[in-house]
Amino acid sequence: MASPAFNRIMVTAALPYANGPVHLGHLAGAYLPADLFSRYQRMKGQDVVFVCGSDEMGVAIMVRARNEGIDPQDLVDRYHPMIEKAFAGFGMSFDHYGRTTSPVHAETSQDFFRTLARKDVFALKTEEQLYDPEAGIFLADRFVVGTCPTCGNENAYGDQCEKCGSTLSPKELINPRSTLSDATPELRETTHFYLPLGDFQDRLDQWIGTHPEWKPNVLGQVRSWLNDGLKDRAITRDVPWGVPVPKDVAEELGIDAEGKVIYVWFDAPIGYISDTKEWAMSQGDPDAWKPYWQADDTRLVHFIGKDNIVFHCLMFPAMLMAHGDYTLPENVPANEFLNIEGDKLSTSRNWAVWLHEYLEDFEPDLLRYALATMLPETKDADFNWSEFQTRINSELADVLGNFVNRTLTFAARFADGKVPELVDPSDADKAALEELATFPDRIGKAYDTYRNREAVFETMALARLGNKYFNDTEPWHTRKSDPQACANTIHVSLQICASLSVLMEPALPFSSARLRGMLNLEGVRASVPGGAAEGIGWDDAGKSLLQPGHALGEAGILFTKIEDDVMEEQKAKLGATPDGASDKDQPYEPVKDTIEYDDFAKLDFRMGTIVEAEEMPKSKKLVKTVVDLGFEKRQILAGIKEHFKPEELIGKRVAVVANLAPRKMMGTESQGMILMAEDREGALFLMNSGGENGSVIR
Ligand code: B3M
Ligand code: ZN
Repeated sequence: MASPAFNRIMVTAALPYANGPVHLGHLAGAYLPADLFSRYQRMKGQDVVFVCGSDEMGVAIMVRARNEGIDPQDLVDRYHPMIEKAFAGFGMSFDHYGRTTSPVHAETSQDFFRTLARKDVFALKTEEQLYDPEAGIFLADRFVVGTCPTCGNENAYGDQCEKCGSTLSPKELINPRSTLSDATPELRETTHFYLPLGDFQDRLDQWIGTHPEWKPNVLGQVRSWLNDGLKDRAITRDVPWGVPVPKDVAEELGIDAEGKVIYVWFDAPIGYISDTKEWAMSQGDPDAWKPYWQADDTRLVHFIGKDNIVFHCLMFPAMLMAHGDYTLPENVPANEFLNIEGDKLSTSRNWAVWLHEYLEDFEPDLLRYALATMLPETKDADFNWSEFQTRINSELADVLGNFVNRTLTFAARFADGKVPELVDPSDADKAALEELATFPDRIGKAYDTYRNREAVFETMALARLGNKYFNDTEPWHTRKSDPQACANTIHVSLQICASLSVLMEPALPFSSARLRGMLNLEGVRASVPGGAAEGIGWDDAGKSLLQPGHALGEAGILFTKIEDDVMEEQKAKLGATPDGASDKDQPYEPVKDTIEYDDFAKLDFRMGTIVEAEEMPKSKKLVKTVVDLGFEKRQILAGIKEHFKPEELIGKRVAVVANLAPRKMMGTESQGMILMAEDREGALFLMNSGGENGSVIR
């Protein structure tokens, strides 16, 4: 199929729910691919707008807030900034990052709803639904539990019994109760708006048929939905959190709009439009969003994870078709799921790599690159720290970093820190430059067709080419035997470095900037909004970018290798604390009342060494230790069995309260106390210091 000529690109990445921090699965599903694509297209000189934002509506957010006893607004106010910051830390190059609690979004989604209602697109259905009289809301299926009529399981959900597998409706449950308040639900009548997806079946089918180039995993899911036949979907809810159903629309139809909100999967994709409007307003041109959504020559691309396929490939397109003013997505390159260390990602088991935590320990580029090589593009994929380490050490450090470093070191030592002239190039020199010329296209085609793994592989292939060329031409020999050949090697290698600094930009934006600093290469087009739109771009990177005589900058180390123990620490974090993500949000323990110096002086703290340690029989918590305080040995019991193995305590230096009155625990005397730091997640750390045993701590 001949692809139409596009004049601008509208990129969206799924709006993450603002009910928790973002993790590696998010990055792998939608955000990294969207960012790679957007940065590449900007370098290519395309007109790109890339938006995202927090999804702050929906029943899930409401329930989470209710469980914490806070307002949904407070919940999203906690996570929205956290998510936004983590994305910024990873270099997500959004033109705008919004939120669906914004007034612009309320208006945009209500207008959209109104337009469809006035076009008579919706169906209305009145039904009896379970209502929680105590919580004052209608109950979605999952908020009703009761006894299964088939197997007698007392904790069957309103939509399914997980014990016998039967599909249920909430009304079939025996002794139903609300999970929100435990109250017995009542049946009440309510009217809802439905999007009759079946009416769009033919048009959707036909439109999908024009996109045989979509990823097979996406087409597979879409075809199976279409084969099953599309059904009406309720697009309103009776809950106290969401974008309100427009009052005027309800009135016109004689419906009570009180307490009715728009279903989150109706308003969330409209959030992309709201975000683009907010971007346009920030540009001082409030109408600037229109061509990006409404012109036929716009390439609209939605980046999502596979659980969102039906909404982006069928439901939202049906909404856009129904509206009439909008262009349809050109592609929806959904990724599959990412497992971690061979296990399914789970936030409740803390089997996740949290992005804000990663950023405390490593550079964003390392994960951008390593993850790009492992993306679940065609099937579920596995992320593991050993592979991360291999990618960093044997590719970024050994290949790319090494090539840049040896080139710049040679240039500094033997070419006076300048780009030498290329004179009478050898066949090897010419071949390297000819091959260099093919890379912008090779890498670019892969990015343009959402094959990011291939794109980063090709990028690394250029660094490999550089390394091989450098080895083959042996400048350390020619330096004496044929100085011009050595100069030629430096010249060609520097050109490859310069091209790399452009072609690496999508995957390794922070390192690319550092490399350009080392090369003193200016005038490269920006891959982020707000930077230079003109200048050296993607296609220029096939040519020699550095002029002979150009003075280079200071060489530095681009990537450092990662040691095994650093990876072990990361692995140990996985699954470490149940719900660890939210524990970090716990407040710090308040500081106790002020005491006088004399009170402090009464305490006698000493350094000691644990010389013996064994588990206390029959005790869940206690470890029996003997601590050498220099002047004497003490038997001290410590409640740390769940945190330390006795054998790993032996030999450890510790701080001890030496004048605590002896106490008996489980019949055994404890003659002091070992001091420990406890963090907010309840992890314990020994207090270690130098100084001989018996040293006074004050
Ligand atoms: N917030 C669901 C998700 O994070 C949803 C995506 C909305 S995209 C318009 O998977
Ligand atoms: Zn059952």
